[in-house]
Amino acid sequence: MNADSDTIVGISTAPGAAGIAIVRISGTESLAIADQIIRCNRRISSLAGNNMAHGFVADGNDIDEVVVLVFKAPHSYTREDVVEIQGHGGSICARRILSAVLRHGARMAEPGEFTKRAFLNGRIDLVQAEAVIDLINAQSERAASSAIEQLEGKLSDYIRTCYDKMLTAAADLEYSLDFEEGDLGDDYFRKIAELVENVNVTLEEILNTWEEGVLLREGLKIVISGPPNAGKSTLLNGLLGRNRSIVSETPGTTRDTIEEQSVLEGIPVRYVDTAGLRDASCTVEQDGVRRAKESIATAGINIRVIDGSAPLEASQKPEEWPNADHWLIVLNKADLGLVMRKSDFPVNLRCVECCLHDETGIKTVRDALKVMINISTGSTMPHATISERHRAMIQYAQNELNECMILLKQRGEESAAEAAAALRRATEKVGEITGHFYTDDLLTKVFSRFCVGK
Ligand SMILES: Nc1nc2c(ncn2[C@@H]2O[C@H](COP(=O)(O)OP(=O)(O)OP(=O)(O)O)[C@@H](O)[C@H]2O)c(=O)[nH]1
Ligand SMILES: [Mg+2]
Repeated sequence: MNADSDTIVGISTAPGAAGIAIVRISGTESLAIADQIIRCNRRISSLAGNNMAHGFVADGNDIDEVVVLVFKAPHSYTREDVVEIQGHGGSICARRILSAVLRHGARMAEPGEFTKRAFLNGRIDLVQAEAVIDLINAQSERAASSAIEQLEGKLSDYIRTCYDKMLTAAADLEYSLDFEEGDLGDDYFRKIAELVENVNVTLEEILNTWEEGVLLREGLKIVISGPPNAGKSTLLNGLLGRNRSIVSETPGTTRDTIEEQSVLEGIPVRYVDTAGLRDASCTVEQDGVRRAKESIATAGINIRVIDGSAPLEASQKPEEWPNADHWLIVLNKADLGLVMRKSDFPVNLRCVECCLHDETGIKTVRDALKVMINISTGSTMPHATISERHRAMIQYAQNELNECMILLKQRGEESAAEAAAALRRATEKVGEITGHFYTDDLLTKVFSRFCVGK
């Protein structure tokens, strides 16, 4: 039997104590298997689609009291016959139901296989399938909203519109190949070039959503660093709204990196408090400083907290600021009177003066961070955020489209065959984004991110 049409089963709910657990079966034998293991006052297979029944799963002895949901092809998640058995949560019942289903001929589903079938059976495209896992993994409401819009097909629509325009341009170009040179005129090719350019502009807009996509999927790492005793841990606690990190007047209190998750402007963020940067003599502290530097190097946003009420020692003078856009200087302890001011720093560096002991100071920092986040998520395309996979394909397609445009603009019909080949390569790449073209390797890569049962 074809591996993509046999009957599969998986536990769709997370393990552990819970009210219910769901075992999902999909494939041609789903209803027959349900008939064999479910004791109920009617046969499960006799139910109309989108119906439910109450009964007991029994395989020899009773295993669990369950509710059974029936979906008949093609009106189901996978477009196949699907049976969902809702039993009691916990670690035992679902496993026993799963074993019973396996004993009656189903095979264990691979990660993401239900969604893969939804894709292979044409219910959703690959971009929508990817949205399913993004939705499951979403760590903030904004990430979830973006994923649901992708699942509803908003990003797919943008890509498909580009794809259709490329097909039109490609058809026009291929058509021209049957004519003698000079028959169609330069205008004919200019129009095709315009269409290709139009697609390229849309692809560029889609590409600009990548940064926001990365932030929504992977979150943003915000590292708090600076000299000892500057108020770094005070800031971490203020941003989190709870006392996570030890604060004391002894310099060198924080020795290790301390990480905490939160959400800011709808973006999942990870704040990292670090050991004070100084030439430490003790090896433990040296290790802490090394870790702090590693965190700084991998941060999305770096906050440098400085005690502005005292002059900086020469060894603590700020180093060069590569990537100035990603830095926020916090001149703390304004309540004690600042001897260092914003004007002591390069003008291109974002800098706030505040007292982190009060809520207004924390709000000043939080507001500055929000501005930085909104600058990096300021794409013009609504309802779309692309992933790394999409970005690689769009960039490839754009290179081909650029070549196509140059050929058409410079040499017109003389180069129509070469331009058509470039356009074909670009079209195929864009088709790969939605899964119009796919390889087994591509599907394995996409669906390996899923859990079993989805
Ligand atoms: N006056 C004043 N004191 C502050 C302010 N913010 C923090 N402090 C104090 O500064 C001291 C050091 O604060 P921490 O938050 O522990 O500083 P840190 O940068 O984490 O220090 P290390 O972990 O030792 O590197 C504590 O006594 C805080 O109460 C402020 O705005 N004004
Ligand atoms: Mg500290």
